[in-house]
Amino acid sequence: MTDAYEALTADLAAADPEIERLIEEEGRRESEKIRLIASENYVSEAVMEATGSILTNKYSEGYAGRRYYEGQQYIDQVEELAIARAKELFGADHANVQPYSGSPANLAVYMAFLKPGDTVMGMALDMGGHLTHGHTVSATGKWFNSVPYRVRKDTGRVDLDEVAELARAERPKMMICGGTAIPRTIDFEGFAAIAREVDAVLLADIAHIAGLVAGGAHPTPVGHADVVSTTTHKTLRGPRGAMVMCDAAHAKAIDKAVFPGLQGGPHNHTTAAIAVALREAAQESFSGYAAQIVKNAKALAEALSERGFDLVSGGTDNHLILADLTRKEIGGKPAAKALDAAGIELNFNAVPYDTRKPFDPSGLRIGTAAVTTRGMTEPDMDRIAAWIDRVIAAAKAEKESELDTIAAEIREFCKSYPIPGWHA
Ligand code: DSN
Repeated sequence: MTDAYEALTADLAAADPEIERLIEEEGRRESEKIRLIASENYVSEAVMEATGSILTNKYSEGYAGRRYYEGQQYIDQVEELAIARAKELFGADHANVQPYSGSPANLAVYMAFLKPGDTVMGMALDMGGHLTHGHTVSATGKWFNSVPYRVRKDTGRVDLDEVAELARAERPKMMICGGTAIPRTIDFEGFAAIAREVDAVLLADIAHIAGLVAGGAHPTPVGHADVVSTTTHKTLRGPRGAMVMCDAAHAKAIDKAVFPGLQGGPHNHTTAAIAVALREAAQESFSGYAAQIVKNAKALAEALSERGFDLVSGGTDNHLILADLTRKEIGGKPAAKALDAAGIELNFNAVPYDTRKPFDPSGLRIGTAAVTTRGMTEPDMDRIAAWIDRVIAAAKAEKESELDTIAAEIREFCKSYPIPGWHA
């Protein structure tokens, strides 16, 4: 155990050994597994230190210079730094760094521009969208009139002609592009042209790809979408939080919607950690990281295809792969559970036009942001694909001992790729 790690956890170990033990176990789990959940990552020690800082003690309703509590001499500076860095990194006129996470960030955008009952057009959840893009179980589907668009069955990709046709027929007040299971480049310019034609606000939800956008590995929505929302903890590699960015014309509406519209005091420790992550993402090395995420995803996609895995849209342009296991004759859920037992963590996921149920769908969602942070490269992706293939075969043959064998191999493999903030 390193001195730094011991120093960080000594008080916790003394005060609450149960929680300390669980954190210790989670650290071990994160270090011993190949983590391929497309929305997860490993943050730096600097981000962790800011997240665990004394800033958690402070209430700061309002915005810098206009707070409802005294004592904001330093908090204002923290938030202003985070805002300035977000604006600089993404080239946005305005940034609000207070949303607690992605769903509240998106709800703030609804609140800023829509009234209950207005029509919103986002990608259907089972096509790769997000709950807050108008899904029926979400407040956004219950309180707004949702007209979801789909991907094409034959290509697995969005067809902007179809989107335009639906938009002309439905005249949404807001359109949303982006989502949680989109393996291909999003045409922000194309979406913006449709939104302009039907006089809709365009929200680009870049939660998954924010790090790729920041690192130049995916085109930016800034300059095309009216509003951009993102979480900060996926490819962007910051703490769990979110931001909304927009042009100057929409700034007031967004700020009012976040506070006092939806939220109370911002989580200042998170704001500080977002600022740290944004500084990290502005370093030249981050562009290399973003490019490597995509290289790894392409290498993994190719290695899986070679082993007979069907990939939605045939491959990937970003950090994410969506595998359809129908031809492998195993459901996504039993496959994900077997993979987890064998040391490969990912999630089961619906594929477009899935014939199975959402809680037992046909697909696996796979992402390369976390393994890339650990320093893994293309040859490692081939090994990972081989392990995935062996696990699926073992799961089908109900060979549990093979899963144990693979888990041991993976534990050994992971030792060469230490994770930040964790002792060896
Ligand atoms: N839970 C996130 C994801 O996994 O993509 C979306 O909110």
